[in-house]
Amino acid sequence: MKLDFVTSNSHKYEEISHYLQEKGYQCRWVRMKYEEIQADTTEEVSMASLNALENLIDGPFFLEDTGLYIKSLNGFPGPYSSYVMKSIGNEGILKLLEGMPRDATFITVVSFRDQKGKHQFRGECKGGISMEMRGKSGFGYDPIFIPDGEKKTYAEMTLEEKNRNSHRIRAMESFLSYLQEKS
Ligand code: ITT
Repeated sequence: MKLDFVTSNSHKYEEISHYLQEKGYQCRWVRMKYEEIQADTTEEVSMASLNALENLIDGPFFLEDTGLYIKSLNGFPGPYSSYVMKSIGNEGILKLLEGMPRDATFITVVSFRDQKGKHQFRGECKGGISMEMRGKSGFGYDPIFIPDGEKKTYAEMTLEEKNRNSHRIRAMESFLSYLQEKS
C-alpha cells in the first residue's frame, strides 16, 4: 500500500519513509510547504493543516505536526516550536533553562484523511534537555533532546536509533494499527 505524506521537511520524510518501508508500506513524498495556524495544541495545528489541504490533494494523505513541550516553561515552545527554532533556536532554549528543571516531552500528531473521514494519531516521547548541544545528525531540537533511558541526544543517534522509540514513530505505530484494523 502506498501512503502520501505531505511535508516540507526532508528529515521527517526520511524517518517516516524508513519506518513505513520496514512495515511493508511505500511512502510518497508530497513535498509542499503549507501555512500553519497558531493554536494552543499540536492537535489543533495538525487538524487545521489537514483541513487547509483537503481540497488541494486527491485521495488519502497524511501530515504531521510536532512540538517540544518543556515542563518548567509551562509547555513552551509547544505549538510555537517552529517559530522558536527560527528565532532563538537551541542556544536560546539552553539559556532559558539555566538553573531550571529540564524535563521535556516531544509530541507528534499525525492527521490522516481517507474516504471514511479525518483521523488523528498521537505519539509522545518523554525525556530531558541536555546541558549543551551535542551531535550532528537529525534536525531541529535533536541536539538538545535526550529521551528517557538514553545517554545520547537524538542528534548523536543514527536514524534507526532515533526511530526505535521516538514520538514520531509512536504516532505512526498508532496510525498503522488503524490502517491494519480497517483493512
Ligand atoms: P512540515 O512541513 O511538516 O510542517 P516543519 O519543519 O515545519 O515541517 P513542524 O512544524 O512539525 O515541522 O516542526 C516544528 C519545529 O519542531 C521545527 O522547528 C522542527 O525543526 C522541530 N522538530 C519537529 N520534529 C522534530 C524532531 O523529531 N526532532 C527535533 N526537532 C523537531
